[in-house]
Amino acid sequence: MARSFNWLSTTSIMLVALTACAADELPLPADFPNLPVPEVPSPVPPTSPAPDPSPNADVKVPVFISSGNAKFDSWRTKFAQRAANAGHNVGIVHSVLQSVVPIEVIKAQAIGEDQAEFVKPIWDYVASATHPNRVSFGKKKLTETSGLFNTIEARYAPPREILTSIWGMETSYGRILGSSDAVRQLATLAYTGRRTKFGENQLLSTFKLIEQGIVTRDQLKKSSWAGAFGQTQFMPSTFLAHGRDGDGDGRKDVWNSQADALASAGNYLEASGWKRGQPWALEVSLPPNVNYGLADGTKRKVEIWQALGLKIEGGRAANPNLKAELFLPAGSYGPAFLLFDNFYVIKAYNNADSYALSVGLLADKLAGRPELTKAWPTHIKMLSKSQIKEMQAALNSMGYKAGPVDGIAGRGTRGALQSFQKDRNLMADGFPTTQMLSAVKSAARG
Ligand SMILES: [Ca+2]
Repeated sequence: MARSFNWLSTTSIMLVALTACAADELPLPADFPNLPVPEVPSPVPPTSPAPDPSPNADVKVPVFISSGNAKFDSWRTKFAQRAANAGHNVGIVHSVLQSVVPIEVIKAQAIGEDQAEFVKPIWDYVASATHPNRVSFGKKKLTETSGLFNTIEARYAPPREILTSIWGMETSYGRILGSSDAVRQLATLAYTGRRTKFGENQLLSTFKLIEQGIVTRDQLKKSSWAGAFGQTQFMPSTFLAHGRDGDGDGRKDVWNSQADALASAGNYLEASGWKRGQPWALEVSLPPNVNYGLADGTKRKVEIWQALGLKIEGGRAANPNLKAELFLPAGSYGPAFLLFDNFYVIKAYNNADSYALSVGLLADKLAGRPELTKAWPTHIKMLSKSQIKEMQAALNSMGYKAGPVDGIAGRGTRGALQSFQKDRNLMADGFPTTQMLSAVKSAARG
């Protein structure tokens, strides 16, 4: 497969947490100390004399009270020194990191370790995303903010229903901003070695955001458990690069200003390549005896898909020269879509197909477009994670590249299954069912 991202990436777990509301926060360790947080951005003097490990004698060294976690303390001292050497304000580096106590349990790991858990089907994501309450509240917000959206659409390429959908998906239209400390989340990612570079780079961006007076340390404590913040949920580096002042008051406040949050989201999606006036996806019906193997990530012009017998549903139309991928999120059992470039732009927000599909379908409902013509196969029982692992191992043992045996049926696994199906003249929809698990295991045993 050309792409190796997971069907349910780590970031889609963030989606789960967000859609499950703020109750789904990471637990605090029982011994979470109530350390004072120094004022920002006033410099904070070292709390005790310490040797200067800096190779640059001109740079002051932030010195910290122990968090009680020696490994974390060691990482923090070295990272703070590097940040200081790189020119960051020592007082700010100190004040940002001083009161941080790392998280003991990373939720994503806890989820991944539950092998009995069944893979959440795509239709559950979509049903949650497009819940009638979210649709009706979104339509209300669209009406309330129509003037703002006129301004935003004049300036940025994405349409209002897409921005509103992301706003609804990320924070329930600004109502659930989270109560996690972004710094704590990012520092935990960094010190454990799980995603050190990512966590450190995001922390360096938080230093810049505070140095430039764009955010405060306290605002960062109103973040999601994954470290994203504001009504449209930006990671620090994304906000640093793409944040905008939508209401013209001279500040970029994505916590309190709808205009700032939505203009920033519009700017970010435009920078990620949003093509004005083009669809994100269109539902298509498939001809009898269609070759499901065409849904393998290959992009073809709309007119070629139409010549192959696909019919665009819902009274919609597309430029025949636009290129699209045929996407079967529920294999041969559910609706089929042509995905256009804008679909992948939504994934800049969250690199999970389930997320982008949910955002797009919610946006379609907000825009009042027709319902899908083909129902989701809600009667199908999904494989468990351990069963997906069995399938992945069996496919790998036969030379089909299913990728890591991780229990996640991403595009790699689906592509490998599809190749297996093609080689055996089976219906090649790449959808992992219990029948396909039996077929793959049987073949692997020879
Ligand atoms: Ca503003």
